[in-house]
Amino acid sequence: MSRPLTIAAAQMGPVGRAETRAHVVERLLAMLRESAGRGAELVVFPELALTTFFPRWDLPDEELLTFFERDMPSADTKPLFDEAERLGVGFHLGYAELTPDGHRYNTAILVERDGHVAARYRKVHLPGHEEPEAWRPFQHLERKYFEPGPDSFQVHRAFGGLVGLAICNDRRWPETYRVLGLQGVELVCIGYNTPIHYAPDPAQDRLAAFHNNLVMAAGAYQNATWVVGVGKGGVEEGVDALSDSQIIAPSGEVIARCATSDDEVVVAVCDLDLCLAYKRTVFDFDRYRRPEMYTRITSQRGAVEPADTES
Ligand code: CDV
Repeated sequence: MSRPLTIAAAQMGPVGRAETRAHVVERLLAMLRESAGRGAELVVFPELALTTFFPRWDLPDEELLTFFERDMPSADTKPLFDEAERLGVGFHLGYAELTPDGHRYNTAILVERDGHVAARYRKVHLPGHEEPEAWRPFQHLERKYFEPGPDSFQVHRAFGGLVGLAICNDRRWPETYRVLGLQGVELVCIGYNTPIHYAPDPAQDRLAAFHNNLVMAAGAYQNATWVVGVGKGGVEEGVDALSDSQIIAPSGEVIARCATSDDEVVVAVCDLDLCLAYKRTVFDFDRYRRPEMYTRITSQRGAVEPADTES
């Protein structure tokens, strides 16, 4: 049996601070059309795809709120929804969400081929810091600007399979994939904005691409799922961001990878039934996992003192 789903990873180059939503949507439309022309049924766009990565600045609330969406679709994003429906293509889109009751989330939606919103996810793991820190060359104020999403990681029936969403820093945490894996996930869509310079420990800079693949490939393999990770790369407002968008099979192998740091589409046929090859063998959770052992260890946390590193 096979359940092929043709997926496009639609990476973006930089988005300028002054770039209008309408212009960004034009860029997304171009990639949507190219993806459809290459047979894609689902197009995955990055985290905060509609704007520049504004958490790099400490902004007054008035300006900050210009980067948030109050409606989805809005007048500016409706053409994307309309064209996707016309082409019979679904998409994944990240954006900053301001809810009617005033909550601010880093959000992603999954839109089905008929135009209905099949899933909405709000980022759980918010990286960075709560207050501006003058010593940094640029800020990472996600913890000031967003609330953590309240809804955890849920799997949704969409695109003929079981789909989960995660956003950027979520991809570094094994719990993200495991919570989805325990619900039988077959495809995880992840958008990211990853500055290559990591100010708290610049020694990690040279490893940005290695770590990006390491966490997503491990998440895919250990949970027998496809993972599509799509970034916003290039030098955006002076900050070099990781591109290296990729489509990863349940084997952990990368089967499609972007080669530039600009707007770029890569397409792959992803057989969702390939997940079963792993879910029924080495990662047959019901047969091989030992949850009772994990609980025991967690409840004993703190029983072992950390090693004395002074001596
Ligand atoms: N947007 C992100 O979540 N970025 C983080 C950076 C700050 C490390 C990431 O995990 O890529």
